[in-house]
Amino acid sequence: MVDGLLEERFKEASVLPLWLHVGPASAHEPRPTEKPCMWSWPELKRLGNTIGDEISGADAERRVLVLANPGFGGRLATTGTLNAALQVLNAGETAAPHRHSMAALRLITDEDGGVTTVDDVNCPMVAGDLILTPAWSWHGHFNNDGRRAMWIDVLDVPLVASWNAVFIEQPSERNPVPGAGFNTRKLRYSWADTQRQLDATPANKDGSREIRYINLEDGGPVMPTIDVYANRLPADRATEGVRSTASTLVYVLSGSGTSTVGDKEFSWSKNDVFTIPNWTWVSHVARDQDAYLIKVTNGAMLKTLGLLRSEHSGDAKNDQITTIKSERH
Ligand code: 1HN
Repeated sequence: MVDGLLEERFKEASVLPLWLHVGPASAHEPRPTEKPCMWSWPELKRLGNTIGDEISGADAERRVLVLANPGFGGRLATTGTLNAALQVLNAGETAAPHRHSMAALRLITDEDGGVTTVDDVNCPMVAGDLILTPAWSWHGHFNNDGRRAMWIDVLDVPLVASWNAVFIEQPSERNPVPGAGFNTRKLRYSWADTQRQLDATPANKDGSREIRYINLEDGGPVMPTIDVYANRLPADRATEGVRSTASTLVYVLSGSGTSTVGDKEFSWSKNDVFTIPNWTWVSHVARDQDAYLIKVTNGAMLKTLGLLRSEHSGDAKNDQITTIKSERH
């Protein structure tokens, strides 16, 4: 107990008695604060067509709808560190280049077409492709393909904003966009190549397959704050339950199925997006045919910080956590 006088002195001195404080720092394990949430493609596509018809290039520098998870009370956040967004670029349009301290990637839907330029390197947007725009690279978009293009952007906006490290710059005479050839790293991962490699990967014991998109220069994640995997799920066979301190955004590349995420069940099909909050059990099952999912996570960053842990349902002998596979080392 702390009597009123002491409480007053603590307050005046801007100190808190830890032994009376109940909060995340005294918890035995994380309690998920994020919420599982899904955005269905038919509705996103309808909204995309509406803004494509009604919002002009003059109204919006980028015609973007952020998938704002209601669990974050109006912030531009889909998970705790990432936001996903639908972007629409009409035939004949251009979105001028800019650069920012946030890293971004694009997942190209089958409403494909157009080109993303990254430091003036042209990256055609073909269905299933992954295109990177690493932090502080100049990026713009143009669409000469004669039809409206829609894709999903993923950025680390919530993370960078929480560190108050947001910088955005437009090109100027002092800082022109460098010519093509300036950026030599791999920026576009075509789905045809990825699928070939994924299909050739041996299956895990639950029948699922996974490959990681890597930065070819150092073998690490594609970007320090954003880590991406492609998964192939076998038809009608549930994946092993898993939970991790990483939070995940899932994009359904093809197929349909169901995922149990904590106490929610999502029925998904092509182009849907849903979230798996941190430290929340998840299992997926594809229906009728194999499905391909892209997972975007903050796992690599947590690993770097020594904070990545995961637990598999097969590990637990009872309700208590009996084994935790620590991925610190
Ligand atoms: C952004 O700069 C782009 O450059 C797309 O295409 C989506 C979402 C939030 C903040 C900045 C882009 C974005 C974004």
